[in-house]
Formats: sequence, C-alpha cells, structure tokens
Amino acid sequence: MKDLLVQAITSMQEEEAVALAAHMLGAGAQAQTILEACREAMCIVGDRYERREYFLPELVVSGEALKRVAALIRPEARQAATGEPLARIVIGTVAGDIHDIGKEIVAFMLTANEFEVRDLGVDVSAGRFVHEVGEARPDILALSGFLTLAYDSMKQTVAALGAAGLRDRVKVMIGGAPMDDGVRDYVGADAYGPDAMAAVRIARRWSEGG
Ligand code: B12
Repeated sequence: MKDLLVQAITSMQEEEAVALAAHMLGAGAQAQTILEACREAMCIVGDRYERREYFLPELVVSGEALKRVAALIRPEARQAATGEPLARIVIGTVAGDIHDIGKEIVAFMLTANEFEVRDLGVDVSAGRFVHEVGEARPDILALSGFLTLAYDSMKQTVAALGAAGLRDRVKVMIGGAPMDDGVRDYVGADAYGPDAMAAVRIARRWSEGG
C-alpha cells in the first residue's frame, strides 16, 4: 500500500493518492507510514526535477497531492495529542520564499508530537512574525526556507524580533534544504534542524528547559 501511495504521488495521480491515503488510514495505518511515503515520493520527484525529467508543473501537482494527503492525516495527529501542549510554536516560510512542503511536514510532525502549532503560511514578512510573537506569545518560532535568499529574510526576522524587544521571549529554530549551522550563526537563530524529526527533538529539549 505504501509503495502504491509513493507511486501515485510520483506519477501525478493526485485523486488516486488522496483516495489511497484515506483508505490506508481507514484500514488503521499509522500517520507516520503515510508521512514516510510522502517524504519518499518528494525525494523521487526532486531527483527527477534535478535530472530534468520533471519540470515545474510536476512539482506543483505532486506538492498539491502531498498537501491534500497531509490535510487528511492532520486530524489524526490532533486526536493523538492529548491535554496541554508541550509548548506553543509559530511556524512559517520566510519572506520571498513560497516553498511549503517541508514546512507542512515539520508542522505535522510537531502537532503529532503534542506541540501546539500556528502555521502562518508562506512568504511571511519579518513584521508579521514579530506581530505574531508579540500577540500569541509562542515559546518557539520555527522559520523555514528553501531558497538562498531566505538566509537574509531569516536574519531580518531575528533582527526585527530584537528591535521589538522580543528576542529573549522566544527560541528560534531554522530549517529547509539549504540551511545548516553556518546559516544558523549568520541569522542569529538558536538552532538548526535538518528534518522534521530534528525539529521535534529540538522543541522537546527546549520545552524541558534544555
Ligand atoms: C518542490 C519545489 C518547488 C515547488 C514548491 C511547491 C511547494 N508548495 O512547496 C515550486 C514549483 C512552486 C517551486 C518554485 C520555485 N523553486 Co523550487 N524546488 C522544489 C524542490 C524540487 C523540492 C523542495 C521540496 O519541497 N522538497 C521536499 C521537502 C520534504 O524537502 P526536505 O528538505 O526533506 O524537508 C525537510 C527539511 O528541509 C526540514 N525543514 C524544512 N523546514 C524546516 C523548518 C525547521 C524549523 C526545521 C527544524 C526543519 C525544517 O524538514 C523537512 C521535512 O523533514 C527543490 C529541489 C530539491 N530537490 O530540494 C527546488 C528548489 C528549492 N527550488 C528552487 C527554485 C530556484 C525555485 C524557483 C525560484 C523557480 C522559478 N524559477 O520560479 C521558485 C521559487 C518561488 C519562490 N519565491 O519561492 C531551487 C532553489 C535554489 C536556491 N539556491 O535558491 C531548488 C533547490 C531547485 C534547484 N536545484 O534549482 N519549487
């Protein structure tokens, strides 16, 4: 079943992918299994794009399929989460960048692991992040970016938090394919995570006071 789901997403069969995921969930599959299929599928699509076998339309269609599948599993994750959240997290893709597949996976995994997540979407300005941190008072701000221009958007966001006197109130983590610890230093964030599980580990460590 999992392989069929990977196959459906990578061959642009959006309706088939959504139906398969719904069927798998109905038959008791773990949300995690479906998520793994999504990751695997996006790796395959990414490789084909880089080999110029696929072009932008394929990326868009497979991205849409992934988002619809993720929307199916989000309620499952919420049901799994009980009681008080471990911490409150605001997440978004930074200004100038509209890549959101990786961010959706991170948001999903954090929700599944009992964090309360507010997702601001894509192309989020530094000002909007500052406003949300001031209003919603999250414990953690998670910044996602897939373009190299995101480095500067992230840096501006962290600087704007400082200018608003909010930098000490929130821990900042960054992630996305071109990010690393060097970028973390450049932008002034507190942590960098290479994947969604790393985001969960970092958030857990911080929520335990580490
Ligand atoms: C899909 C895709 C698109 C889709 C995006 C659809 C969507 N809804 O997101 C579309 C077609 C729209 C697109 C558009 C563009 N794209 Co594009 N895209 C990609 C592609 C193929 C895959 C990215 C992806 O979604 N990967 C899947 C996820 C799951 O990846 P992942 O890294 O495993 O995700 C994990 C981590 O990153 C981490 N993570 C993510 N966020 C966070 C946050 C935190 C806090 C933490 C801890 C972790 C974390 O956790 C994730 C889950 O485990 C990449 C190439 C590639 N192979 O990466 C190019 C790529 C990112 N795109 C690129 C470019 C250039 C563009 C365009 C400018 C193209 C154009 N000429 O218009 C536009 C940008 C528009 C804009 N302003 O943003 C370049 C970027 C180059 C650069 N250095 O800046 C890349 C690298 C392609 C390339 N080789 O040239 N793109």
